[in-house]
Amino acid sequence: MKRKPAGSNWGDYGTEDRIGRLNELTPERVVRAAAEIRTGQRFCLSLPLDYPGGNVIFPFRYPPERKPVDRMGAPATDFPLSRAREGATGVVNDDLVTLWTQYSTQWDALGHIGSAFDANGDGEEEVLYYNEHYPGPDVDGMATAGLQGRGVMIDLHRVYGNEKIPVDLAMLTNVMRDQGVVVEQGDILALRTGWSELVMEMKGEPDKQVVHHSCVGLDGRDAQLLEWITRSGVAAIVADNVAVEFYPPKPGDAGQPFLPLHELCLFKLGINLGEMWYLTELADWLRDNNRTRFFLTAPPLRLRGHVGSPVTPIATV
Ligand code: UVW
Repeated sequence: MKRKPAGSNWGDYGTEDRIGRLNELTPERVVRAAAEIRTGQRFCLSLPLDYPGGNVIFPFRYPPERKPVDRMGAPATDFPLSRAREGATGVVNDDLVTLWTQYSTQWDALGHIGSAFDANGDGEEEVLYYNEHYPGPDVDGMATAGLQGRGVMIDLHRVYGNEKIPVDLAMLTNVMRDQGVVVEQGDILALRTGWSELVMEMKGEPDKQVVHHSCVGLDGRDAQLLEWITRSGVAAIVADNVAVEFYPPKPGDAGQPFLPLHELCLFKLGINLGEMWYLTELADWLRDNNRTRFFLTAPPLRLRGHVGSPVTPIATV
């Protein structure tokens, strides 16, 4: 690569690297993360994957569609195994699913967002993804990396309730100071905004007004916040809102990215984003126990070629 985007870390983990900041989840840091396991209690950090429900969040994403597979010309629902061997007992169910990979609790792979950039210096911009890849890195690298590490919770909901406002660096660092949160290199940042909690309460029938007009997101137009993300060394960022960053994003000037925090994280720095996670009970438990850190296990599905994946993360405390 002759040129790299301003503010990017392309090449820092090697010219072929496809996992970006997940390289920071070193064995030593996983051991450090395991020190957060003190009671053995676990929290499921996923919504049911058919939530939010309907398609009022993004009109191009739908809940999973399930149906039974066809077995010997019949749907495999209570399918009698006597049809496989005469006289045999028992029945079997077997199903298939059409998944919109980013409909519910999910990881964004690095290949989710790219941009046009002239990396080879020939005077022409080409569409590229993290570390000059084309197509962009899929979730396979995340899956094989063994995604475990130390999560650090920042409870923005506790401060801002369900108000929909962009959170800039000053607001974020104030909350961190007040909640005693310290973020170190290789940590996985978890942001509770309260949005998924609203989704859970709506039980699969989301109110369009509420889901589009509630809860905070990071202000991707705050240059200082973006610099802090770069400096912090975080391995990944997850949130219980739609896009981690404030969405729809505040308008930018022509020539600026539509989703500035996505561009910084996915395209420039190789930081995966987790969206629509469910953090409520974990955040409450951490608050009640005067803690901010936890052990996190969150591999995506090993769906080769896919730029997003559902995930059922587990926090252990
Ligand atoms: C948005 O589209 C806002 O987010 P994502 O595609 O990462 O879900």
